[in-house]
Amino acid sequence: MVQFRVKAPGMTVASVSNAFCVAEISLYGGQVLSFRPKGRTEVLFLSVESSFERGKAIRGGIPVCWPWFGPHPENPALPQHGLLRLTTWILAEVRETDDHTAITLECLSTPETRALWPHDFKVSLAIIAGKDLTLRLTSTNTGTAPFTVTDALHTYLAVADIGAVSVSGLENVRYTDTADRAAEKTQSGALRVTGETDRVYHGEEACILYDSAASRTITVEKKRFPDTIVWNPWIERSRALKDFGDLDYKKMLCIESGAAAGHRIRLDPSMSITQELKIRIGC
Ligand code: TA6
Repeated sequence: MVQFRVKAPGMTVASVSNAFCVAEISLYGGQVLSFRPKGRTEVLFLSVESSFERGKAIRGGIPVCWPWFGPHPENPALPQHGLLRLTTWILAEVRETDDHTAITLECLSTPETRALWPHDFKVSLAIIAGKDLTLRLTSTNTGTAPFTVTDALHTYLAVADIGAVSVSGLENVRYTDTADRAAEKTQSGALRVTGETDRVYHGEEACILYDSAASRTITVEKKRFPDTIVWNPWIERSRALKDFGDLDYKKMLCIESGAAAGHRIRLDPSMSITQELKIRIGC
């Protein structure tokens, strides 16, 4: 079943309920806010301090960073993480099957987006919610000139206690340590978070988050996302974020699927790319 309600002025949210899960998706931002498999606890972190105001990003769930990840490479006045998480998407399709609910949202270039990023595009996001959660992000160049993008599905995973979390799958992978002067490093052993963590791992590997305080694993698999970005703001940055509780860093870890600066995607006119994220829960 899919129901629509207004969560805040100009903010429609789709609530999905089927035999396998419940989920919530905001048309503003094209953002999955919640995913809870039947009989399990919430998989995604959503800040209770998040604003639901147009022009501001929703803090949590799975923000869509497009057509750039991070700060704009030339113009710092442009929004961090691109335009689409600040845009209301169009509902293109709702399809319910025996084992999932699929909702497809679309975002097309407009005079407003062209004023900030001078290209024509169509981006669609297929969200398939069942016992797993799959997102398929399709980017199409609908214009007459090539363009390049960086992007990410900026997934906020909910954890019971960050101090009892480890992430496998990144062993021996090279990463750029954004929190340490962008130094180039190599992951040794499983990743554990003991301070501000902001790393771009250069690889397609799947990751498994072990949330031992909740006795569960969350597996993040991806296709055509050449980077994995891991972020926890820790104490000082949590205090500095207005839409994030001072202690929220204990309850979340971002494992983001992206194509960051080192892996820009070029799309010639009429070209498309489909990138995929799958989140699976284990015990
Ligand atoms: O997770 C990567 C990152 O770029 C971090 O550096 C941090 O800025 C985070 O995204 C959140 O960004 P936001 O613009 O949503 O506050």
